Amino acid sequence: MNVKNARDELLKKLFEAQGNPVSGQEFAEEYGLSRTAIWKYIKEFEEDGYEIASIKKKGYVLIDIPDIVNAANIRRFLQTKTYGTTIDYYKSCDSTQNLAHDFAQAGALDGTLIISEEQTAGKGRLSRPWNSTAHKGIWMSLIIRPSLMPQQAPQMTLVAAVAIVRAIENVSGIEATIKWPNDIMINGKKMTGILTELQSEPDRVKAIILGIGMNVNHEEEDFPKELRDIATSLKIACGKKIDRAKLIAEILGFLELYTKMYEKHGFGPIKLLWESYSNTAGKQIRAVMLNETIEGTALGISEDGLLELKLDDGTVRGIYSADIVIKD
Ligand code: BTX
Repeated sequence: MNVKNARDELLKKLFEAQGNPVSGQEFAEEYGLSRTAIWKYIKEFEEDGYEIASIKKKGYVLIDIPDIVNAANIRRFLQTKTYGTTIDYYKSCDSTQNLAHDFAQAGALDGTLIISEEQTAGKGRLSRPWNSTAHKGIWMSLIIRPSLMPQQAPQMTLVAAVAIVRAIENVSGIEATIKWPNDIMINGKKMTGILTELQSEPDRVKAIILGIGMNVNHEEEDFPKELRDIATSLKIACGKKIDRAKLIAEILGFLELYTKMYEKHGFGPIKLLWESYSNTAGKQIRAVMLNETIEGTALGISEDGLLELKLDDGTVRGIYSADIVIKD
């Protein structure tokens, strides 16, 4: 067992003991470590915000858990088979998406999660900046290696959207809606953005890097002025602080379920789920693309995940990617 695992294992034991003392001496013997090494781990946990009492001749008791999204806190709730088996946690980084790309290139396993309390250069589509305030949201990138063809990868945005909406509902009771292709909305404002990027060979996906940026415990004033009219958080919507670690575990659970469903049964079942949560179909919309802007009525999504738009002249256009403005 390497040092990092022993450290994680000690924290896990403290969680599982549920207020009972964990003997430092027994743990040290079991893992072939010195008592000083254990003491150092405890100090590190305390520096991270865990409140720990030391009881003479008995051991260490975990009293309080900080609001951080490290591996140990997420694992308390995690029920997946693969997603999140490796969790790489950062207090700050430029972009979890950049880190995940590097790790995927270097061979990171399916389901590896990169997560940070803060991003200094979080990004959206077309490299637009993504505001990622420290400790308020969920800023994470999941490396997945599904057996899909490269052309099936963009639909993973829709798979992820459905998983996220289900997780939000389970944790907070809030019914969010999906705005095609990559926004999760609450009360007409953006609460989550999804960024799906691909590493592929011509005929096979090597890795999909699924970036999820989620405003969770923000107050109105935590957003910069220019975002206040368009962004919202789960806390603003439901009026209570949300356990981010629990929400992450829920998202990973639904993601694993729906990705498997997509691999096995194609896009059909996901399409049905997606349509039941989407606010786009039937609306008059403007679709702003790189080279043109078109307007029409959104009919729904095709079997390939394209947005079908009925133009004024009656023709139907399938759109791969655009910024959507809902007009009514
Ligand atoms: P998008 O291109 O659809 O949206 C980007 C736009 O959203 C920005 O131009 C801005 O107007 C608005 N915006 C920026 N920050 C926020 C925010 N916190 N809440 C609401 N609206 C905002 C969406 O791109 C995809 C975002 C993915 C972000 C994740 S975070 C983890 C991972 N790492 C990383 O660098 N990106 C992804």
